Amino acid sequence: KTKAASAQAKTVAAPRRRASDDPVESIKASILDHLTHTFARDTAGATPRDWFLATAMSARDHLTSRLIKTQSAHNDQNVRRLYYLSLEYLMGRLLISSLQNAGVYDHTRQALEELGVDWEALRASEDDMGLGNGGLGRLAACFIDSLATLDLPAIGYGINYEFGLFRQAFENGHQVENPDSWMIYGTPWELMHPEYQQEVQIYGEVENVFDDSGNYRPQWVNTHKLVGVPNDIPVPGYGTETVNILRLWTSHATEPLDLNAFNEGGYVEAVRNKATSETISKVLYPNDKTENGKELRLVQQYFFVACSLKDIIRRHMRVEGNGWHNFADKVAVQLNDTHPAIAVAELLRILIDEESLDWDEAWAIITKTFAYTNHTLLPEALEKWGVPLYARVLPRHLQLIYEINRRHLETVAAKWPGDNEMLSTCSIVEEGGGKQLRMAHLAVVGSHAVNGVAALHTELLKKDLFPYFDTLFPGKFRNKTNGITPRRWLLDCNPALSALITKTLGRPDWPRNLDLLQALGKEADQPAFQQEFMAIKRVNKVALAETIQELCGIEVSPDALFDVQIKRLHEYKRQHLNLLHIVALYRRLLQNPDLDMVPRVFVFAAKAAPGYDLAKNIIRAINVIGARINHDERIQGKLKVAFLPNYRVTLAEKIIPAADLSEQISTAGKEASGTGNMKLALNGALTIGTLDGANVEIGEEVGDDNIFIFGMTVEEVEAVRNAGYRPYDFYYADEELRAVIDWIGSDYFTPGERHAFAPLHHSLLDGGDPYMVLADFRSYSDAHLAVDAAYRDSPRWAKMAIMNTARVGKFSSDRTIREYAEDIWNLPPVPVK
Ligand code: 4GP
Repeated sequence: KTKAASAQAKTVAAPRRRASDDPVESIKASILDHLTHTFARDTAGATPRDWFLATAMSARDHLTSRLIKTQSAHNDQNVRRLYYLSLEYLMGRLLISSLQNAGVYDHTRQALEELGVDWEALRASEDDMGLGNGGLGRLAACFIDSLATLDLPAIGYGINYEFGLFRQAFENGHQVENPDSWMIYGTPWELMHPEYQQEVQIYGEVENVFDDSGNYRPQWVNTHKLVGVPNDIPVPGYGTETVNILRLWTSHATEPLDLNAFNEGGYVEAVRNKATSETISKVLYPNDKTENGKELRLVQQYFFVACSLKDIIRRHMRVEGNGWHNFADKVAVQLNDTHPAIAVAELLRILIDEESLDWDEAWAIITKTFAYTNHTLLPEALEKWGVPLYARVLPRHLQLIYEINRRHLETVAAKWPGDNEMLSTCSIVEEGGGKQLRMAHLAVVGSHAVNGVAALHTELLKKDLFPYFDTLFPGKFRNKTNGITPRRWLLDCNPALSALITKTLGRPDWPRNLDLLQALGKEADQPAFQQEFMAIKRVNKVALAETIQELCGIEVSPDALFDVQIKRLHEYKRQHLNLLHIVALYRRLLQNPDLDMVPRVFVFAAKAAPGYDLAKNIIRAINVIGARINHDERIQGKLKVAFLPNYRVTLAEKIIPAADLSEQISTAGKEASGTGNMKLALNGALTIGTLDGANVEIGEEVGDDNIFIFGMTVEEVEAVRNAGYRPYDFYYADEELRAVIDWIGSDYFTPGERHAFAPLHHSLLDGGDPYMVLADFRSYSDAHLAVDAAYRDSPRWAKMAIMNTARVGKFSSDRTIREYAEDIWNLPPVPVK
């Protein structure tokens, strides 16, 4: 069945000629060389962007030869590889991490300094690569960094969106969305490979035909053809030779120009097909758990999955001796959420329709190949597709999914004979209303492993989301607590703290072994170390204060406590709980201007999905109420509220090193894990949080004394809900809470504009307060009093902050990836010499 291609010819990287043996001189020469010969600029006329491009090309030169070496090592040894399928990669800027991981950061900085180049201006001219919404996309970016660092052979697949997540601005406190045309003038990081383009098909219909052997078989015909062209981004490991790739597909038409139409004078008609086809990789959906069911989104999913699978199969089959018999030995595919779950049906289609394997053989390969990660329990986020839409876009896949389901339900019926309710609960097809496909069920059935992203989340996954699947498939469900790359989230974003850590530990290799940070715990009581640690925090706060001034026009004092909530705007994350507390503090201060409290700066940054009206109303409320507070002289600057626009990786890198307090205040049971919580703790911010997601594990690591836990537990939330939750009970029982909510509901903050925050007000009371903000308010407010008291005691606070940095080594994404590699992928490292 297999056409095994001849072995790959050995490839050799041509060594770049060195201008000098001195590394700094050599980098200088390389940058100048690119400035002149790649970009046709002279040093006098070069803009910061020209310098950025020349520096990026010089960094890329270091990576490409390693990339070639890595790929040939993997090919020569016919290694097992991991393929990470994700519709999102929230990469941020790539310059610093590329230089760091290439091991030339210091030399490049020195070279640029000697060339008289303004480093800050240079790095500011790189646009964020913002091809993701939030946690899920950023996790994918951290994972590919760790995969390379651990020498694991891996390729990330995704879409090369021309427009990333929208750019957010505020007008009169309202969020406005502008397009994020991050690559309008190109990007230095992508290498286009037209030679590996793939043609895939979509739409059409299924016909039954007799094949050569007289068998009746379905054929997918009259399809629309699309071409995917890969753009590769080098992904270098830190402190290793490995350079993996992130392969992002750009969609093209098979026939860019319809010559007949063109010749008849129909110029627009002649390029219509091209325009339609190119739409597929045009824009990232700004979803984040809202808005499902858009046809283009389904087309995007299928397009990138089909291109990626073809590419994976091509790479496997070109090696002599490889075939379907060893496909699952060499190929592991991780589905990042259900977005790529159609891969299960697509591989089945290839194996059955194109390769003529029988069902059982094909299904065995599939379930050995795929594994699936779930990132959310929120019902509205669980992907479902209407059957009529599927029938139109992917008619053959629909048939196959029905057959997968028929066989799956046989297993269910065998386990629970005569239980029809069980059949409908476990089915991939949801009946009633319009028929819908449950992609999560398809992913579970088609995978050998399913994981949640924090211990608590995985427990809830088994108990609530897929209760019977855990019984049906014992051992399939496991936990892989998320992690973050310590390279970007400490080494690169907080150089001063990194230098202190290196000096204190007496070794520079902690970014590859974050558990080493534990040794900082020994210094936590030492006044000298505390002073150094907090002095760095203060310098970072001064820098953030400047950014706040620049972006928001608000003056804040670096001596205040910086209280930070940065994440997507969503009801379950409860930015509105934070707001209620701010308004309560404001009220307390107005009632008693001499109130003795630690001055606070509340820092927010968050994007709301464009169609999520309540989330946008909360943004407006924070902005407008914040402005009133900021300008009220009666409170003597004790409270400031800054909502920084356009939250993205680059802004996070600025805020996180400057945070004192990290707000992780979701309703228990709603946040799958969180990863911002880990980044902030690593940089010495203390968490105020609920027992939700990874907060639980952060608490276990740092210890009860070094975290502020408040609010209901998952069990309590459930009990209150079952007893019939009534927000009015809390409203009437708590005088301050009632006053605060009434105040927000009045037009006090928006004179002349009535009911400006009616949606927010309604959601808290008559709307039933679905995320139980009122129930947790008092306990949250009390926890803040404890924060206030701790902050006054500077040595105590310093010790707590140091303990956070020292004890969160567990949350390195290297640990997470090692667990995936051992427990799910069975993937050994392949060191590159
Ligand atoms: C997020 C979860 O909300 C967050 O708790 C988790 O840390 C992150 O995934 C990575 O696992 N989910 C999404 C999403 O971003 O789009 O569902």
